Amino acid sequence: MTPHSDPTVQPVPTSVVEQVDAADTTLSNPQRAVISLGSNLGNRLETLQGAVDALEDTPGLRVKAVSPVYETEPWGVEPGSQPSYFNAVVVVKTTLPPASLLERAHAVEEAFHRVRDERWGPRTIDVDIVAYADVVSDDPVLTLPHPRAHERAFVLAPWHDVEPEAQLAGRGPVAELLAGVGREGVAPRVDLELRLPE
Ligand code: A4P
Ligand code: MG
Repeated sequence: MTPHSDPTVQPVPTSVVEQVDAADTTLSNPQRAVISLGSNLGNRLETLQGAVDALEDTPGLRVKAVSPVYETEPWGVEPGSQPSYFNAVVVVKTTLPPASLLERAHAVEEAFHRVRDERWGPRTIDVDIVAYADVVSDDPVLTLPHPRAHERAFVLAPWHDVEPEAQLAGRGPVAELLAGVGREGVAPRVDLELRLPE
C-alpha cells in the first residue's frame, strides 16, 4: 500500500504549514550579531568554551568567529575584590530575532550558573548581546547596542581582533572606540585559545 492510498495518512494542508511557519520565531534572512562572554569564577576557559559550544548548538545560529581570550581586570568593582575575568567575543549569524537570541543567552548563563551553584559570588558566565545587525533600541530588557560596550576595552579589544572594520551602531568604528578607551587592564592570553565549533 502506498502512503497516498492509506486513508489514515492525510496530506498536511498548505495553510497549516504556513501557520506553523508564521508561529516559528525565526527570520528568513540570517542576521549578524556580536556576543560578549565573560567569566571570573571556576574554570574560566572551559566555561567560555562551553558557552561557545552551547551557542553553536542553538537551532538557527551559527558561530562565525571566536576571538582570542583576554584576561581582564574586573570593571566597575572595588580593585582586588574579585578574581580577574576571561573575556572573549563571538560573532554569529542567526535567524533568531533579538528577543529569542537574548532568551538563548540567558539559557546558556543559567546552564552554567546551575552547575557552579554560586548564589552571591561573581558569575561563572555573562553572555551579553553587544550588537544585533544595526538595531538600536533603548528597551531595558534588551538595549542595543549593549549600553556599556563602547566604553569597555574587554569587549572592544577582542571584537576588534575578529572584525577590525566593525562599527558599533550609533557609536562609530570599534577601532576608534578602542583607541579612545585604551587597553589598560586588558591582556591577551596568547597561551590560551577557544575552538571555533566545526
Ligand atoms: N539587558 C539589556 N540589554 C542587554 C544586552 N544587550 N545584552 C538586560 C544582555 N542583557 C541585556 O543583565 C541584566 C539585564 O540586562 C538582563 O536581564 C537583560 O534583560 P545581567 O547580565 O543579568 O546582569 P549583570 O551582568 O549583573 O548586569 P549588567 O549591568 O548588565 O552587568 P554587565 O554590564 O554585563 O557587567 N569586568 C570585566 N573585566 N569583564 C567582564 O566581563 N562584566 C561585568 C558585568 C562587570 N565587570 C566586568 C565584566
Ligand atoms: Mg550582563
